[in-house]
Amino acid sequence: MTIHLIERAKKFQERTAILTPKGSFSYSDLFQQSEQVAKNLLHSSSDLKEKRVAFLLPSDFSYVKVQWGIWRAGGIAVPLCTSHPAPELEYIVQNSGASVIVTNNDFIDIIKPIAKRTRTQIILESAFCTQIDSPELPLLSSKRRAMILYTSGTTGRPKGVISTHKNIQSQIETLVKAWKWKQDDHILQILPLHHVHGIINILNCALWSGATCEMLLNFNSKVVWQHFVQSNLTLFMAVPTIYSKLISTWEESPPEQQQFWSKACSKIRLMVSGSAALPIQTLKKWKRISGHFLLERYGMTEIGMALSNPLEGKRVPGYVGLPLPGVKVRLVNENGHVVEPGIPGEIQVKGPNVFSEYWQRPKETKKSFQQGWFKTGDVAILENGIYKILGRNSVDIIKSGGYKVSALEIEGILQTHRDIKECAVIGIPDAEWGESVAVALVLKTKTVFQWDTFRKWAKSQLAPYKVPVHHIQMKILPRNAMGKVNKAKLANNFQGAVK
Ligand code: MLC
Ligand code: AMP
Repeated sequence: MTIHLIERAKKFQERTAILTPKGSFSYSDLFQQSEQVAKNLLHSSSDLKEKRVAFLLPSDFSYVKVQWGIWRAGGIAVPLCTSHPAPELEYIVQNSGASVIVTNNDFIDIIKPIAKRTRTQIILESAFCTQIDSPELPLLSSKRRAMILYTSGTTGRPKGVISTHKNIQSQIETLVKAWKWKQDDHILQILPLHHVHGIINILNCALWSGATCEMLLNFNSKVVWQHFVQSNLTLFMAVPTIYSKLISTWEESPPEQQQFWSKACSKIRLMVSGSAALPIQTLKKWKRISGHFLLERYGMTEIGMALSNPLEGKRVPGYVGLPLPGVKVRLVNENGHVVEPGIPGEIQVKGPNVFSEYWQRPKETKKSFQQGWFKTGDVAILENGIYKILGRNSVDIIKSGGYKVSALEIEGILQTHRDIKECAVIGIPDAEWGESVAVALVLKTKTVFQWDTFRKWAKSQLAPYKVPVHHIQMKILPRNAMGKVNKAKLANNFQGAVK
């Protein structure tokens, strides 16, 4: 079998697939150049046979052609995040067992020592320009594992979520159908490309549809507003924090600018919010500014998207709608029984969209399923026939800016600092970020402690979005009778905390 997503590119030919500040690339360009990437990766073998290929590239055409090239060569794509410090990148390279890292000259200094320590080969993306005629590309089963995305969980370091080509295809197809993607669509991509929101919902849904994906290197509020004006966008998708930042920029601008920007939103047919709860205030403000009633949907790395408000029909603020086509959803209580409407329960999901396994973690994979249903850890309620997300069943998972972070992982790293005796990390509510990462620190005696210096050190170890922004110092951490930190109680100590 061939990869359906990629085969479809043949019919879109000279249509623009990728638009970047550096230039525009057609579907033919993407098809041919990803073939060259695949042939260079294969070298003299006939199939990468699920070899892991990590790649650290900017959000532009190079990223897309390498992702497709890895898939076409039969490899597993492991996207790395451009904002991660070396230890985070090294963990993923090591954990995935990648044999190759594809990168460019901008990232070579950070990658070189990692490649040396992990004995991984580096290939510069520019090397893929070499024209190679053979070998033939392998035929792949849809069950072939295609991608590993790293996600934080309730147990220490991030887990690799494996999706097969079939999973990816069904995650795409359900959204294309539900939101009526078509060739004439044009979307702006400003999200990080190591998570499903950017990779599936934006980039590959566009490519499946023959639409145009306009890629910017990162999010900048003013630049996005300018693109609403100057690009022919029909779709925009982002996390609530981005809408919140766009609102702030609009509010800080002079009235003529505001009018101009607001008017530009009218040509967009759909604006979507997801990856974290959309505050009703943000939804209302955005409606006033842009005229768009945001379509909120719910998803997760392991399942792609599961629930969505309708494209046409009533969208209810604070609710995430109904299961997407082909996705089964149920709510289950602590005893594992399906609950009646009106009773909260854990969201469980089944369908071809659901991932195949956590990379090399069979026990955790098994534990995360109940009779074939994936246990999301999110709690919801079915009210008036639609779903509402109520929260999560673990205090150790924090969502900040749409990024999922693990309190335990952060604690594990912070505790390695010489000044820290012990610490506890929690998420505290934040109007713009959803939640902010906060830490209670117990210092070793006689320590002269500087928060800024400590934060700088933390940034050298952890992704920027995992570094705590609030802190308090305590003599001891509040613990329960079992000796576990009482995080609910701890949250009270953060009222008026220092940023
Ligand atoms: C973080 N920061 C804060 C803060 N929280 N500052 C003040 N108050 C807070 N509460 C600061 C940090 O200190 C740090 O600053 C910086 O933000 C690091 O976070 P960042 O996220 O890298 O920030 P930024 O570059 O400003 O980008 C904001 C953003 C970004 C919203 C554009 O967070 C983003 O792209 N989020 C999307 C994530 C995403 O795609 N998730 C989808 C996952 S898939 P400094 O300057 O000190 O470094 C999924 C499934 C689904 O969830 O359903 O889609
Ligand atoms: P991730 O593991 O990074 O893919 O994040 C998935 C998590 O994001 C889910 O388990 C939810 O907790 C959260 N999430 C995604 N969409 C929504 C939404 N619309 N409302 C509330 N939480 C959401």
